[in-house]
Amino acid sequence: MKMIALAGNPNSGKTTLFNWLTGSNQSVGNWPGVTVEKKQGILRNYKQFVVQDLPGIYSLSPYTAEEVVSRKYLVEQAPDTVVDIVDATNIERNLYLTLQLMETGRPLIVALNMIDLLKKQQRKVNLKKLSYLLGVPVIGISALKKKNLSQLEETMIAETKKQTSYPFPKYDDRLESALTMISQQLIGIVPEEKARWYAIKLFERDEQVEQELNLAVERQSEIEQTIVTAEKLFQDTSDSIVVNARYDLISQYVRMCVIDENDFVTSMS
Ligand code: GDP
Ligand code: K
Ligand code: MG
Repeated sequence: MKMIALAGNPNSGKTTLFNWLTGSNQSVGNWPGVTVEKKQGILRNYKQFVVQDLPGIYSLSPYTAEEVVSRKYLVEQAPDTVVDIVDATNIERNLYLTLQLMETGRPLIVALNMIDLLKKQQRKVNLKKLSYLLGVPVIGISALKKKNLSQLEETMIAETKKQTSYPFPKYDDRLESALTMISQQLIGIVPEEKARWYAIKLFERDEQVEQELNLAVERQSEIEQTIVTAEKLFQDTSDSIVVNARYDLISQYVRMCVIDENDFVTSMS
């Protein structure tokens, strides 16, 4: 069996897509230890693929039960492919999760949903450019209007078979060098493809990951020194350095691939 996970912000259309993909082949329960709904199904058209509808989240930080469930699943169960349902009418906010999903190192597909609403917003998104910038496939869909869903499904199957690995989002050079130094401390401790995820989480001083890795004291203090040096350089706290780095990258991407026709009209007058 191959595992495909659907991730995205609340109300991005995950369940609507999940229902189309799985039809009545669904089972509903709870994630262990929490009252967060767990929905699994089998692809109607490809029975050897299991689809997991993850809880709606804005971030992979460890603050809500939904975030904890989702990140545990993504990192520990390592699904073959992650499909990120992005609400095209709220692209800036949604891409914040997209970058974090890429950081987990799992093969990702972006399903840009609600494209039926873009026209009303007088906005256009250049899907090819967005795909090029992110380095992952981007498929424009409308889960509600059932537009391009077969194309998305075919991409899901092809990508799951192919198991391509994609580049991680690349942030500010000074942040990158800190992350490289932390990754070097993790050689032999975490698998190579997860080093990026753990390096970022340690940089953010994520307590769950600190506990999970339980590193030797000397190693911890080497890492702490790297973090403190970066904080002095940026004059900011480490978690907010990462937040800002993600938003900087997103605003570059949005500038390059979203056209707001309202802006255009204004600038012509
Ligand atoms: P979830 O919270 O991510 O599971 O999102 P849902 O699937 O429950 O969808 C949230 C709302 O968005 C529902 O009212 C859906 O009918 C609506 N919706 C989902 N996909 C689309 C779409 O492509 N276009 C439009 N216009 N609405 C959509
Ligand atoms: K909902
Ligand atoms: Mg839902």
